[in-house]
Amino acid sequence: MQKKVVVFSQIDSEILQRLEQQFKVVNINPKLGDVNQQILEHSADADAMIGAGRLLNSKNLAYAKKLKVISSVSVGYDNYDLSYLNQQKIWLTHTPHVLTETTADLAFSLLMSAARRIPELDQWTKQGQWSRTVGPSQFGMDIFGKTIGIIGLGHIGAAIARRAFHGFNMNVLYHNRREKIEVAEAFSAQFCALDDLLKKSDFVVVAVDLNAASQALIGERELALMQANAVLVNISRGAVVDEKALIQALKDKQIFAAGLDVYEKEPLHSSELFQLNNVVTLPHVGSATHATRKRMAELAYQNLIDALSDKQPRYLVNPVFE
Ligand code: 8YV
Repeated sequence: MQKKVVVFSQIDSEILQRLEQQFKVVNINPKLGDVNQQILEHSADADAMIGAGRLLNSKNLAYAKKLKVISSVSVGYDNYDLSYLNQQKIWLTHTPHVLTETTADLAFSLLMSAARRIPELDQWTKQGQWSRTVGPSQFGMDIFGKTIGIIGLGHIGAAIARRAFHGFNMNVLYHNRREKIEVAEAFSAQFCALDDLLKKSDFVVVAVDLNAASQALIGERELALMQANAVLVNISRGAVVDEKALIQALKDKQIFAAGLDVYEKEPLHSSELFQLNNVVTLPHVGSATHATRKRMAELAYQNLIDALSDKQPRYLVNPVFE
């Protein structure tokens, strides 16, 4: 019998076509009503699921008794209830590495946009407010030669450090669960306690995975340790930063600015952040380039095919069910 694949978010059209040629494919479509209800119904007889950006857990997978694999088109897998998947013996796969450089590019774009106030000044110029040479009220912060503190020196964190060190002659500090001696050596990066990093950095970039230890890692106390001219960039997950505390710090000008790609709740339709001009807000686009999303989709497809052919997928999150 033909296997069934549930596609739970928009994916690359060529990959979708390839799936449709081999499997019975059902697309979850928010226009057709409640997404969790659709997932609950369609996963009941599904062999595989592929997509990103949806919370999958014991509630919406309650009937998924045949499900062999969930292939996530993402590197992060905080959207999935791993202990439930382990209990149900459902494989979870992800797409690391192929998005590292693109996401590091975006971290730097946010850092530069927030420091040099690019979106705000773009609006200002387009509104015809440029009547004479700009003054201090349009000035930003230097980047070249400054200190960057990277929280989480994984693949993406290291790619950010490389840009900072080689491209911008920055002094690199990092905080990580454990010291990363070799990576750090390549960029003369200095291992720091979190508080130290926050106090010493002109730019703080959050690049850590979301897990129990990193949840609300940056809150009111941590923001208060940052310098008044510092910029905070978050490209990891919204829940790593206490958004309410950040909004207050930005309102009070306790820090200079923030650049955000991720939020506690996504998609974000309305927020006090939208009223502030010292924050640059992007709609979770860390990996969103044509080429990178294609590579991620290819990898996710391969993971799914391997799993359905009873082969252990290359990028399996849970090789041993605990
Ligand atoms: C995802 C991401 O593609 O890979 C990740 O973990 O955050 C993004 O690159 C995005 O979450 C898809 O919605």
